[in-house]
Amino acid sequence: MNNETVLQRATYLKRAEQGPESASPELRQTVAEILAAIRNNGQEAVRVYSQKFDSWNPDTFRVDQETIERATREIDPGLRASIDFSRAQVHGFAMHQRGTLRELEVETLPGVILGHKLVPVNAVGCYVPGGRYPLIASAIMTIATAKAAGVPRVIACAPPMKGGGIHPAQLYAMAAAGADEIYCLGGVQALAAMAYGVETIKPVDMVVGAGNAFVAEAKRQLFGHVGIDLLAGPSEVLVIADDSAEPKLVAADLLAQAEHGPTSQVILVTDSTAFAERVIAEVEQWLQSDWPTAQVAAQAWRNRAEVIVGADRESVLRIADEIASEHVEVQTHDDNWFFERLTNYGSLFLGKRSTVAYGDKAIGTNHVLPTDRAARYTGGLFVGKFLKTLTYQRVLAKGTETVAPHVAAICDAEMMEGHAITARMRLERETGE
Ligand code: HSO
Ligand code: ZN
Repeated sequence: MNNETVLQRATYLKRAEQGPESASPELRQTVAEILAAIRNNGQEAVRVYSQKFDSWNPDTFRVDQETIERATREIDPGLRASIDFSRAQVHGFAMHQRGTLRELEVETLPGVILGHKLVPVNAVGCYVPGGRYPLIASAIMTIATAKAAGVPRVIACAPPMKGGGIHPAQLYAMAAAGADEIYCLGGVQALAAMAYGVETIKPVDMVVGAGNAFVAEAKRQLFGHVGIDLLAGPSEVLVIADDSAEPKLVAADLLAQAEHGPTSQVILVTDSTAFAERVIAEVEQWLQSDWPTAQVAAQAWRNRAEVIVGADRESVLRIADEIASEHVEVQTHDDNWFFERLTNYGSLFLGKRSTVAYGDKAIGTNHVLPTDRAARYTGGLFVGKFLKTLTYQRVLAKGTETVAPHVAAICDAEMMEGHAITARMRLERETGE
């Protein structure tokens, strides 16, 4: 019985009315045009697009120290303390993860010394999205993590709010997280300016961070010219719950995810039909009464929500692994059973005390996570993504005697005669033959 069969055989109490979005050919074309214009015409093209999309064309896009200090004074001290808390948790956990990554040097054969070094990327550009919500924590997730990796130059872009300038709390978070240069620039033009470089921004080696469909497409097209973290699509949650969970708490977690936007994917998987019905009732009641972002959440609930009932917990496990959601919550009578067996998720929230918003904002794990089933092959952004594992080799006389004949034999068979010469010359120098 494969996973597909489990999903097909599951009972759907609710199905999504829409599938996932994919970038349209028009969107791809638009992004390609903007990238090409900025690559060819630099700063001038950046100005044109910033004016066109954000009505924003200041003398300089760079945010100066005075503006950062003003934002720091302007925001509520309580909020500032919370941003500092988040930064400390995210940076702290990243440093613990950094500690698990080791350099290596080993003598694999007598006289053959192999190793790897961990070298940070030299310059990283972080995109901090605005859009529907000014995402404060997103600044911390990318910038503080790159800094924890030891990236010497971390620059960051965020779009202007209506009326101009970066949202003050977002700006404070960018500075507190350790950005070396901050620019008020949005969307595709920001990604292009960082990746290609323009008169006033030196190019970076890697661009990271979430954004809308245009930002994701820009990263896809820029990949290769620069490195990227991952391609983040609309945010997703999958809650695994049984009848030991609290329906209202589960409903809240589903609706919180739905508030991201009309295309956010929201899934409940359970082995209890009665429990699923209670959760649906709670969601609907909330949407009709006082869920504060009901306008958006109701659209996501209609478009992209599914409620799936598996026959037993094995089926629930297989369904969840097949879907490979960005965030998976487990609220069951035996959360550890799932913890030990789940293999596909961006980040896992164990137990009813643990909710996605914690990871989104401040608990310390990263919220830049794989969407659209990418959790089948990658985890999310973490300190290791900013570190290159660079191998090296050193060879002593004894090593030459062991390795060179095998290398030469393979070269001969491949008819790469030049390569064979380089190996045999080494051997001659040791053996005098
Ligand atoms: N859920 C988003 C991150 C986020 N949510 C930030 C709220 N704030 C992607 O993991
Ligand atoms: Zn979220």
